[in-house]
Formats: sequence, C-alpha cells, structure tokens
Amino acid sequence: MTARMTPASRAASGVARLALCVLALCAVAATASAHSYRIGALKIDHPWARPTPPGAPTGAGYFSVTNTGATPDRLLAIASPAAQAVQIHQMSMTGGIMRMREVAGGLDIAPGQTLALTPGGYHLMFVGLKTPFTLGAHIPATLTFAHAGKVAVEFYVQQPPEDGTMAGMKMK
Ligand SMILES: [Cu+2]
Repeated sequence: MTARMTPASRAASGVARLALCVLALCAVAATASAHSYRIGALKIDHPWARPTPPGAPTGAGYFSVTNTGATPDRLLAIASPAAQAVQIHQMSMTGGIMRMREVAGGLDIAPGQTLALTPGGYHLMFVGLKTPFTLGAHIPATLTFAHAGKVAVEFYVQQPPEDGTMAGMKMK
C-alpha cells in the first residue's frame, strides 16, 4: 500500500509539527517560570491563569496537585481577592457542544495521584473579576484541602499553550 498524503493529512502533520515546536518552546518557558508549593503531603505545581480582556466577568485558572502521602485528600475550595468567587468547573462534550458545570463537593486526590486542572478538563473559574488578568500578573489565591488545610498560592497570568495541555501536567 502506498501512503499518500492528502492535503488534509499534510495540513494535519503541519499542525502536529507546529504543536511540537510550541511544546518545546513551552518547556523552556515553563522551566524558566515554573513555581510550586508544598503543604503537608501535597505538592502544587504551577498555578496559572489565562489573560482576560478588559471587562470580562470571568477568568480561568489551572494547576496540578500531587498527593505524595498515604492518605486521600480533597480539594475543597478556592478563594481569591481578585474575584467574588472561585468555582471548580468540569468541561464535557454533550451532543457536540462543549459545556461546563460546577463540580459540587470538591475533587479527590488519592495517595500517589496527581489531579490536573487543565484546559478542556477540570479548571477553576474566577467569577466576578475585580480587575482583568493581565499578562505577567500574579493573582493571589488560597486553596483549601480537606486534610492538608489552606495554602496561599499565586496564579501566573500567561498565554495557554497551543496544544491544550499545560505546564503542571508534565512538569516536575
Ligand atoms: Cu468554567
């Protein structure tokens, strides 16, 4: 069988190449700006948020948290002086339409597991922004966990990567 490249597949491989390049750039950028926090057995990696246009009512935030302990924990709540409320959201596809809804009761982090909040999956929604999230800003927030307790973090405002994954997922 002869492998023939249709224009569509050629375009797709072009996109794949581009994504790889972007990913490589990201890895460098992420290394330069990575930040993490520890509270008890939890390690929180690179909280970041998307820039928002002026007047936008909401903004999205992401991070990952790894449970290095032997006890299950749970992300219960997030608060930030930059927003009236911060909700945990879940994205899902229903009938070809992307929807998001608030997750009730928080998110579990089993021992040895990493919970990743990423574009297209679980994410934070900052609701009622008091100021726009401008590129390069650091947005303070407090994460509350059932066992580890509260930890103060900063969400770095940055452009999302082209491939939809992020820092935090793969970063150590
Ligand atoms: Cu959302």
